[in-house]
Amino acid sequence: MVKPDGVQRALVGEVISRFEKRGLKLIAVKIYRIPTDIAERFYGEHKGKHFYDSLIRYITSGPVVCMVWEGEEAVSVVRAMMGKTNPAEAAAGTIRGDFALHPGRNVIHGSDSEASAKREINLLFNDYELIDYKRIDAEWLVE
Ligand code: IDP
Ligand code: MG
Repeated sequence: MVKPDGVQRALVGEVISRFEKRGLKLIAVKIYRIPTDIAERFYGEHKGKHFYDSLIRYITSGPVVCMVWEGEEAVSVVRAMMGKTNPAEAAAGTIRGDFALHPGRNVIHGSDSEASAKREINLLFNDYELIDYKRIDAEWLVE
């Protein structure tokens, strides 16, 4: 998910382009203004932490772009391409390492496991919004 700062800073195309070129397949995408109740469920694991209230304000402060990317080891591949939560510590070449400075404005969210991906996709998408198709370059991406 490109967070509100990423949308306002016109980084949506850059983020999509990186995942696309890596070989991941985009199977769902939408711009969405997350309602507070969905944001609270989305970030439920962080309730009670010192940054929770500001995190909910941040993620509901403007539209986000939600995406579902499919591919080999998609969760760990995307997490590696995102970089560390604190962009000041994120490696150059990662999205956070190239485009962000502060954890409260770190441009992108990515699921941290298959189980959380399923949960988050269910919160943000209807089943009919996930599109099954084959990329024309599929056989050039996977042996
Ligand atoms: P992740 O996004 O890399 O999975 P999490 O630990 O799940 O990181 O935290 C969720 C989000 O909460 C982060 O992406 C960041 O926006 C925010 N966050 C986490 N830790 C801090 C902090 O120490 N200060 C401010 N915001 C934070
Ligand atoms: Mg997380």
